[in-house]
Amino acid sequence: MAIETPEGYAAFDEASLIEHLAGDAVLRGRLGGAPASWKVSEVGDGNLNLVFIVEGPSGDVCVKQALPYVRLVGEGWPLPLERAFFEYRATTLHSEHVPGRMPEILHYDPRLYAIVMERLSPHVIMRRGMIDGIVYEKFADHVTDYLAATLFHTSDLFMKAADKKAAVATFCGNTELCKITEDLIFTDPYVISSNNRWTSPQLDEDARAVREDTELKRAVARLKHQFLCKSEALLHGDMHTGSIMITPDDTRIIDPEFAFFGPIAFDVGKLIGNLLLAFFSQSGHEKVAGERDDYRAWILRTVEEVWNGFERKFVALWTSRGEGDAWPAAFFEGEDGRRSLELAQRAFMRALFEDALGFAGCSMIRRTLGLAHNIDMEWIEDPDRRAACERQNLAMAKELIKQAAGFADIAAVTARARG
Ligand code: SR1
Ligand code: MG
Repeated sequence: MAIETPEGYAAFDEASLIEHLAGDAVLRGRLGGAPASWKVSEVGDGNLNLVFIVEGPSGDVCVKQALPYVRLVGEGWPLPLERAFFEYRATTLHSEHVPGRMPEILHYDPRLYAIVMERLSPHVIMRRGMIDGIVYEKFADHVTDYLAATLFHTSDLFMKAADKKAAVATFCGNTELCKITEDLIFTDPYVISSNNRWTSPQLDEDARAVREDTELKRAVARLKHQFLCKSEALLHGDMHTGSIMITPDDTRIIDPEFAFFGPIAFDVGKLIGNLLLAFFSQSGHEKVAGERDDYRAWILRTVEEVWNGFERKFVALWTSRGEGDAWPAAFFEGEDGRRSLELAQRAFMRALFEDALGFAGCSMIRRTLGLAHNIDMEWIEDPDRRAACERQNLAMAKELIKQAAGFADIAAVTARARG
């Protein structure tokens, strides 16, 4: 049975998309020329939506439209169109705090659940660049600007309680997208589920060991609880290397359709987990053993810079702009107060670090044993080679989740990855 959609909604085809864009004077002017001359290509390779690039004689745009189902699976898995609204709102709010790190939104259509935004070019999806072995020296600085600014300014460290509660209420409706995360990241890989898949038979025993690891499941359940109840800041919600478009000089964060108020450590941890997974995939992309040693070193340096940069920038914002209702300024006046605040910040960041490692581990496991995998591993053709990389990834992930408290700092994490 076809999925019912609200009146006025229809998935774009080439003709209806051109008609839609031509109806907006600003977009028409940006593209230029006669609409009939515009070139439309559907380029969506994500799991959920339609994505079009439209090129005219004067310029181009990118159009992202929600489908009423999960594209990866088909109509058997319906999904609310409203995720387009949450992406639009999150992009707008986050961009206020960190201008220029997300695509510029040119138009949002609430009936068609479509976002028209600037086309990012010559940017590529970071995950693809990393498979090709491209170094992005500015990435860590750019992404930590984004993480620190968005997570700080949408938290109670900066916001007044009433404003924060109103913002939480807006994003509370994104339940179905949160449920995807709750199931695919925090539940399915640890039970028998028809959603799961892995490199089989090579990883059959590894998958069974994960399902039977009670200590691991207890730690994952604690993290899932945090994800469910800790409305700490407005998260991107799907902060991985597939949600980043990049060149050596520019970094843009895209696709915040999973946005909601959740634990700060989730965004930071998910990114670190995806970088570590990319690290473990590198030997699978080598034609000659060792040829990617320098690249591996860059990835681990980036992991360190992501954590250290985020921590430094987040704490600096807290110290200079801690105007929210949490941690009342009156408690932290004078020299004693300053020292007291430093102690509080150290404890807060240590807890955040350990949770981030746990969330990193969960992301690494779900991409190996759950429904949606990463091309970092998927594009390693030889299944034995792929399984060897995935097994290393799983081993580290389990340690990050179960023994987060044992890692003294991020250098200890990268040392463990190096082996
Ligand atoms: C069914 S959606 C699968 C995954 O794609 C997105 O990138 C999210 O990570 C989600 O969990
Ligand atoms: Mg996405």
